[in-house]
Order: sequence, then structure tokens, then C-alpha cells
Amino acid sequence: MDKALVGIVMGSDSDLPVMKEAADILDDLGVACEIIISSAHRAPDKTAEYARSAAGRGLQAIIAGAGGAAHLPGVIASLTTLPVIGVPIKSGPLNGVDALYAIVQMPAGIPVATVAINGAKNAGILAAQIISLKDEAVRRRFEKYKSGLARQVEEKNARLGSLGVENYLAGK
Ligand code: RP5
Repeated sequence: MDKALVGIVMGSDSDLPVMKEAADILDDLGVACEIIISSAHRAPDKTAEYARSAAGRGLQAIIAGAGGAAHLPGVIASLTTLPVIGVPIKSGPLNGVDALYAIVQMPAGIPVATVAINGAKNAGILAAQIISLKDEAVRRRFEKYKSGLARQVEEKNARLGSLGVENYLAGK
């Protein structure tokens, strides 16, 4: 197995169904990653050790997802020089808005690149883009991925043009 270049960390196993989307897209783009559960509140020492050792172990970016009082991405960012991408997880009575605000409102000097609530797929893509700066093969796979997106739009547009609105929606 290739050495992990991206670390995916989440606060709880309840975050896993969402955070798996980051691992899946990284896999599609051929970027090796590792995935762990570690909580800023429930396992602070483990989280600190993970963040402090990440760069030395060869990771080049970290994706951290948490819900509620989501301090995990910010704490990790405070303890590493690696770029950290934060994923606010939709959970609890505030539906992820609490996590979004907690993750995005970092103090100057300690950025966390925050994606949308439950936006783990985009977090994976952003991490792959960071890796692609130095990895030609990843860059080529990412270009192919983007052309695929454009092609899908074109196909949908052509279908809409030939079927019309009602038939298009009926076939969806
Ligand atoms: C956060 O609290 C976790 O990231 C999770 O999103 C949320 C709830 O955790 P569990 O109570 O499901 O373990 O720390």
C-alpha cells in the first residue's frame, strides 16, 4: 500500500458516513490516505500527538471533520504546519451550523480551509489539488475528473434540449 499523503481525522464514528466521501474521492484520484477517529475534547492528547507527528510522517494535508462544538480542525491546525481542511458535520439540534461557525471563524494566523456542511467530498478534492501541485499523475487524474464534470453538464443540456422540460423531468 502507498504511503498516506492525506490524513482524514474525525471526532466520532458518527461522522464516518460523511467523512468516507473524502476517502472515496481521494481513492478515485489515486491519492493514498489514512483515516482515524480522534476527538479534540474526548481524546485531546491523542489528537495533539497526531497533529504534531503528521508532517514528520509524510502527510501533506489533513482533513478534519467534526460536529457540534467542532474544535478538532482548529486544534489540529494550531499544532501542525500542514494545510488543514475543515468539514463541519451536520449533527445535533443546530444541524451543523454550530460546527460551520466553529470551524470557519479561526483567528488570524491559524487558518482552516472550511468546506460546506457535510462537504467531505470537496475536502477530498481540495486535498488532492494540494497534492497535485507536486504530483503530475494526480494532476492529470484531476484534470480528467473535471472534464468528466463538464461532459456530464453537456449531456444533460443536450438531453433537456431534445426532450423538453416535462419529458426530462418525467425521465429523472
Ligand atoms: C463531535 O460530536 C463529533 O465530531 C460528532 O460529530 C459529534 C457527536 O459525536 P457522538 O456523540 O456521535 O460520538 O465531537
